[in-house]
Amino acid sequence: MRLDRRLILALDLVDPGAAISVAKAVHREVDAIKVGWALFLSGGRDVFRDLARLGYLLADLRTAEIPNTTRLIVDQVVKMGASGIITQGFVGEDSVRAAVEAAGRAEVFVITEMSHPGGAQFTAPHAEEIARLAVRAGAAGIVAPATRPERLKALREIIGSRLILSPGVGAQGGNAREAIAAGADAVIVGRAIYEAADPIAAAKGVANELRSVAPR
Ligand code: NUP
Repeated sequence: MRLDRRLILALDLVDPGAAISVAKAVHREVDAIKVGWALFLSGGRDVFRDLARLGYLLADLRTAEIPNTTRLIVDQVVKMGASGIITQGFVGEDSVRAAVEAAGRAEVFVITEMSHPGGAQFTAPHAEEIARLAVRAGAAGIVAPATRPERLKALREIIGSRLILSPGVGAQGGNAREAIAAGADAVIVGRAIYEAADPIAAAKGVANELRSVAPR
């Protein structure tokens, strides 16, 4: 993933027409567009294929599955044009390895610790182990919480030069600058951009905010 702006749009709109029009307006202001289950269930493969034509499509179609089912799902996701895939780490090394193998040239990002308050309950106590697992399995990077920037520092020490993508900015209370300063390579931002009166201005605003933060 090429990170010029250090910003990924989470496009969680469920109206496929609205999703495509926000994506067309904003895609030049972000490094990737992340899509998930809600939009897939409303718009199906066609909307994902259309979005993949705009640039780097990061598919967040996480399942917590056994290796064989993971492989079958990741195959389908790659066929829709995803350049990157997010997968759960707590399912264990065999399932994460299956995702990396099935992804082929697509990059795999492993969720270590989730950004919502419940993420502190079960994922946080195991995040370091999951980060080590992600490295062993050959993942391109991890997903870790902008809502707990101090955790990004700890996880960075484990993953070395692999990427940290960090959700939880804006609607979940995290701050983009703090997340990048703590070691994230990019922030993932959804509602603060697509629910803004002017999504282009909102995306530019976050990217501008990050411009003065030194890259790691
Ligand atoms: O730990 C995670 N937290 C999180 O918010 C892992 C995720 N993949 N996400 C996703 O990031 C979430 O599903 C949503 O698509 C996006 C954050 O959106 P928002 O809170 O900025 O609207």
